[in-house]
Amino acid sequence: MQSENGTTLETYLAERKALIDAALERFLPKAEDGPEIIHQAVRHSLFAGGKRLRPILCVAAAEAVGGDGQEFISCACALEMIHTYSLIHDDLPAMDNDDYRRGMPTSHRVFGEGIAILAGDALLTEAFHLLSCPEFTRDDNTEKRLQVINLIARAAGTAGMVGGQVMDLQGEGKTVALETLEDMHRRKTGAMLAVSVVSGAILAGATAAQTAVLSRYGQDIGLAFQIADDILNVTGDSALMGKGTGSDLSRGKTTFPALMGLEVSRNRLAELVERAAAHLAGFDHRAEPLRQIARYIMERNR
Ligand code: GRG
Repeated sequence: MQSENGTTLETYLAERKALIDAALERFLPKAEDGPEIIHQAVRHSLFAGGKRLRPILCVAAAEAVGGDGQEFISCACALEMIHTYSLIHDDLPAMDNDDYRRGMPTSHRVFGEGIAILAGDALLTEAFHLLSCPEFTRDDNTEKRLQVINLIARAAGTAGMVGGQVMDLQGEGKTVALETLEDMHRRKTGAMLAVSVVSGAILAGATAAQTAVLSRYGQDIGLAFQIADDILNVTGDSALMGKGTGSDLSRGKTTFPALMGLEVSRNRLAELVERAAAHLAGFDHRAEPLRQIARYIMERNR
């Protein structure tokens, strides 16, 4: 995979990930800051080797509309913090009861359930602290930043991720219709992926028309991501993914492969990825990373 300026997607992802990791390190309280255990727990999950897809999407969208992605790195980091909170809580005994995440023992296995709940709470709260911090905000950006905070809060809440997680819990042990399954995933996973794209674009000064198109791109890759995740849960290599596979079936969860079969799921995934890339037709070479990320979602193995 090679973009027009010769940068491979792999290099692009590695460079952006390094910038995001360095910024997270700067923004987070140190492990030795008191009370130490909560900061150790936050860092355990945040630095356990995630792909940083949401912050990279935020930076790539800012670049696609002509901005300097690095200028909005605090927003990108806040998105990763919210995502990591959701994974910690999703792994809890009261939810999916998972032992491994990102190749490491889950937070509650290392720190106990109480601290794991609080580590999730801390990440969610710190994310909004970071988003609203005046020292990380350019003065002329306050209005846009408020709009972005509003959209991120909505995507993380009951209209988005939390609502999707509730539908997921309620659907366990039942066969869910395709329409409901898509709605659940658009909320649970898609809303945060879409808002990652939209927030970077808005902060970098996208027009309303550009924001609308990028939002459609984000929604399509969001659903594509989930179909890919369901397929990986059936066919994936647990060593590469850093977590168990086959768990959807054992928990009685309805998945795309269970409803449509593997081949139809793969075709639907390919259609969504093509459509996502087609939304970007009006953008120039600066949107190349976004085009390639759509394809990466289909081809990823972890
Ligand atoms: C607990 C409120 C609450 C919500 C949880 C996102 C979520 C909602 C649960 C995650 C469960 C899950 C495994 C969903 C499948 C798709 C997904 C979000 C996978 C993990 O995201 P990646 O692959 O992970 O981007 P990394 O570790 O690379 O950041």
